[in-house]
Amino acid sequence: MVKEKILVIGASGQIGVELTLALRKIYGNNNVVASDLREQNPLLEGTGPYVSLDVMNKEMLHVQVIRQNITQIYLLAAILSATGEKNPNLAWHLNMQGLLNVLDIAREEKLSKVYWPSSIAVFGPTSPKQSCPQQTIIEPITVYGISKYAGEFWCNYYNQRYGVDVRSLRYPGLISYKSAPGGGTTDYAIEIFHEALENKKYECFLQEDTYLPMMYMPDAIRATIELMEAPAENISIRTSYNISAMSFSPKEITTSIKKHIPEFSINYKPDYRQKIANSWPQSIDDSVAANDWNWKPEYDLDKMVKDMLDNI
Ligand code: NAD
Ligand code: AKB
Repeated sequence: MVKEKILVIGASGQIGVELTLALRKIYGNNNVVASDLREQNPLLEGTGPYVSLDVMNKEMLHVQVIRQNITQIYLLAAILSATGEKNPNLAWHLNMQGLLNVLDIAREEKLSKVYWPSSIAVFGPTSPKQSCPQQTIIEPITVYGISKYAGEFWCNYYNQRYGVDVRSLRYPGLISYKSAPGGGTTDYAIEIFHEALENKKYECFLQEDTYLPMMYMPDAIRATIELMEAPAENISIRTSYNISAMSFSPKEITTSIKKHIPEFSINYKPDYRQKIANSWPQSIDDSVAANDWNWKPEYDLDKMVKDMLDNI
């Protein structure tokens, strides 16, 4: 059996920290190399190898892959929806070129697997709002969504043409307490907990009735690992799988938080992120993921809220 050695790119981000720690538990600390533009992350320090790496520097990336005998790459480095609208060229450049660099190296070095996340941001105003299906009209309006949709088709292309075993999930908004979020439209659903605990009030940048698909980080990490461990013959989607856990609005998460902090209050001051949120579906149909590799979420709104408040 080939001994797997994994490179996580973007390991210091919101997902990267938790995914790196989860992969280290499975594959052993020294078999999971964390890498990021950032020099180090205190949450990863002492848990295994960490290298400072720019995914845009293909030569350096290639050298690391060969030097460290890497067999799998998890590519998490990206610019998210809200930050992407402030610098569309940079977002397109990083999100596309970073992926192409990794796919090329995976092909050349015959890596066993690649993981790259897409997002519900691929969907646009013409996609169905409720139970948005795997295959549907997809017309994204953000540069982030455009880059994710193009990326999905590059993954499919490298799989069909070169046999690269690249797998992907369209994550909803991810909620977590370990590592800070990186500039998304769904970040309000994390900020709200910190403000509720510290100041008992929160000014929300989305309207009270803005429903969005969301997921708690433990579900997202488990989904990622389950997808990557599934037999290749079960993987029918080589663009990116819809996955889903819950859908709620700022008003609903406030009600749930108030069960624990009755004096908590919220007011609403929508900004440019409202338009992005309005363009996305409110809920997602993940039946293809359920059929192919038995995906099933564990956390609903109230269970997630309790766990967040217990752990922050
Ligand atoms: P994040 O912004 O928290 O982390 C990204 C990390 O990439 C950062 O640590 C950053 O320093 C690093 N990075 C940036 N440029 C780099 C470069 N040139 N080379 C190496 N590293 C670089 O993002 P995240 O929330 O952890 O998201 C990870 C992936 O998951 C992204 O592809 C994102 O689009 C996707 N995703 C995230 C969510 C979410 O809610 N967090 C939802 C859907 C999809
Ligand atoms: C964002 O809001 O940009 C991310 C995402 C849903 O991709 N959380």
